[in-house]
Amino acid sequence: PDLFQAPDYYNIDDLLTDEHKLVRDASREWVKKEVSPIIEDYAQRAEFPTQIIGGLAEIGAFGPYIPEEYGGAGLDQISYGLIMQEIERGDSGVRSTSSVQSSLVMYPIWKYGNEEQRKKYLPKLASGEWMGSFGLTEPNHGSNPGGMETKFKDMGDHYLLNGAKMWISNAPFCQVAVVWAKNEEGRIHGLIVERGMEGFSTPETHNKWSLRASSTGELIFDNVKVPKENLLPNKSGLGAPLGCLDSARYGIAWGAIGAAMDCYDTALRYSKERMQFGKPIGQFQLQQKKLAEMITEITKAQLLAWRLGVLRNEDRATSAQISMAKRNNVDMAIKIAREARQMLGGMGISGEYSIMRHSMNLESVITYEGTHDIHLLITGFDVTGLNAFK
Ligand code: TGC
Ligand code: FAD
Repeated sequence: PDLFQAPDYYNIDDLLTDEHKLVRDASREWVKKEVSPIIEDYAQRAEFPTQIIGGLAEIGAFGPYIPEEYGGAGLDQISYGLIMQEIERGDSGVRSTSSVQSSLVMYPIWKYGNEEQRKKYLPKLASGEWMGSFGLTEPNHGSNPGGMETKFKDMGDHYLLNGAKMWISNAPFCQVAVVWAKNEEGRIHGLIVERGMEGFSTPETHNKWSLRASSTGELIFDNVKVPKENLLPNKSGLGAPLGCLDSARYGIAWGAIGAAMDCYDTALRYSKERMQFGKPIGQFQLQQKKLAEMITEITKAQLLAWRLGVLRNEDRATSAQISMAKRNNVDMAIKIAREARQMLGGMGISGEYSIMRHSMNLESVITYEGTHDIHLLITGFDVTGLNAFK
């Protein structure tokens, strides 16, 4: 009964099935019990709480839509989105861990791997026994991953991998990394690199002011011998990693709503309790304007995410539609976090409340998985047919 009541101004719950609501409420309950009480402390210490890995697996956050025969939860895209929403209500960094594991590691193995690879990796990734990372971004190539320099050479009985990836979520503790690299002809392929392979190291990136409860690092390949059976055989070219990003970006479109809801809810409660000039601050028009605009934007974002989920369930969502939702919803959340922080006055900067942490986290979310501006250019390209990237 004391479960958090999410804003649902347009009765969007009516659009959800009983299964969607069950999945969402189970995730919500778990986040409330296992994430919210500890996450501020871990963020302050810049540490990922590894003890929550088992719980994330139990709520289906590792491979929500991967078929059950491979250990996934076998759920639809709306359930996947709702799980991301609830986790990000807790913390964007925790949602990152789940996004990477599901959409950037399990998804390519499921879609582009062969049956042996699926059987070897997916169940262990679904249970959290193994954690994965996704190496696309490089020191010299972020928005333009097609320019990547990491490369591999066919040595007859194995591949030799050289190069470096940076800004990689989960890198410092991953057992497996899905790494994108060019072959001798310059064609991009996915390789599964495992911890323990000689020449493979994962130094941690420190000094982050954002996503502090998520572990970020580099992937360094110094003449790593990768067995030939570790190449993902069923798709190559830049479209392969970009296909994984479609799935993760969709999850972020939902996740950002969770962070926004938490900020809105905190500000709403505070505005009814905090007295100034003899009145609750929520009685002042300027504060009501902020709250009214927040709930309006949250409601629009919910409808965008829900409709996109329906299109994805029907396998009809385009990459450009996903870009629009990722861009809009993250921008919505970062603006709400900023307004909500002001509504709490000085208390807004304190770790007593979650708002400042969400606000700082969202600075990464608006940059990773394609920056705010890159997604705008994807929409611009889609509606004009004219490519403004290059
Ligand atoms: P372009 O020539 O347009 O496309 C190359 C090939 O890819 C195809 N394609 C897609 N396929 C599937 N899904 C998509 N979203 C696709 N977008 C394009 C395209 O059809 C083409 O196929 P083909 O067969 O003709 O070769 O590529 P471009 O080099 O011009 O780049 C386009 C651009 C800029 C949109 C793209 O590179 C891009 O999205 N850049 C942003 C990079 C990015 O998002 N990086 C994310 C790294 S991972 C990450 O941030 C994880 S954070 C995780 C967490 O912690 O949550
Ligand atoms: P750049 O590409 O150098 O962009 C700098 C600025 O230039 C941006 O504002 C951008 O929008 C703008 N810009 C670039 N090109 C254009 C253009 N054509 N037109 C107009 N403006 C342009 N990557 C992974 O592969 N795996 C991960 O797990 C991962 N996790 C991450 C975790 C965190 C915490 C962070 C911060 C990043 C992570 N990333 C990861 C990397 C992320 O995807 C990149 O940071 C992002 O794609 C942007 O690349 P960049 O940082 O090199 O910026």
